Amino acid sequence: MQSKKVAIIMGSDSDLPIVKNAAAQLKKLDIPCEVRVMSAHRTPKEACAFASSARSNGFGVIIAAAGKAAHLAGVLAAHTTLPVIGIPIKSSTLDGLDALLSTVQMPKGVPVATVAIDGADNAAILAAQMLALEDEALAKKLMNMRLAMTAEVLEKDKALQAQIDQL
Ligand code: RP5
Repeated sequence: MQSKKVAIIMGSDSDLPIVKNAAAQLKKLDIPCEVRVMSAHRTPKEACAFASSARSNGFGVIIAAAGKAAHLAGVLAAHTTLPVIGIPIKSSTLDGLDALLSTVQMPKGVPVATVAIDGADNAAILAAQMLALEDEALAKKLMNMRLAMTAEVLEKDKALQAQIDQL
């Protein structure tokens, strides 16, 4: 079964160095995605129109990345009942704390699932886990990814023990 698409929306092209990691993760999992620049403040009409038609356009999850007074994820969430994942971007003198609070502190009724500051990889993995609720093949890929990560950490632990033994 073909996965639904993931939309990755960023507030500015200056967010791309972080946000491209989300696109790369989705690509690894063969999940189709559309990556766009849209701003809650600079292109509010386009952002609202995109979110309003996202479900009928075949999207299953929206990832929204923005920095500073980061209203993008919340505004998109206000215009769709698709799950919205927010990535607060560290793009200001406040080190991303401003974006974190703007993204995570949503009022009751309009949730945004917020990942860590600059947490693009986890945003993509969480989006994949949402799609995997109805996609067994994708769930298997995610499990394999998790097993590979575990094996990598066990290897690192083994290497560390060898180094400690040499002390
Ligand atoms: C936010 O303002 C963007 O998401 C970006 O993180 C920040 C700065 O944008 P630019 O001034 O670099 O376009 O809306």
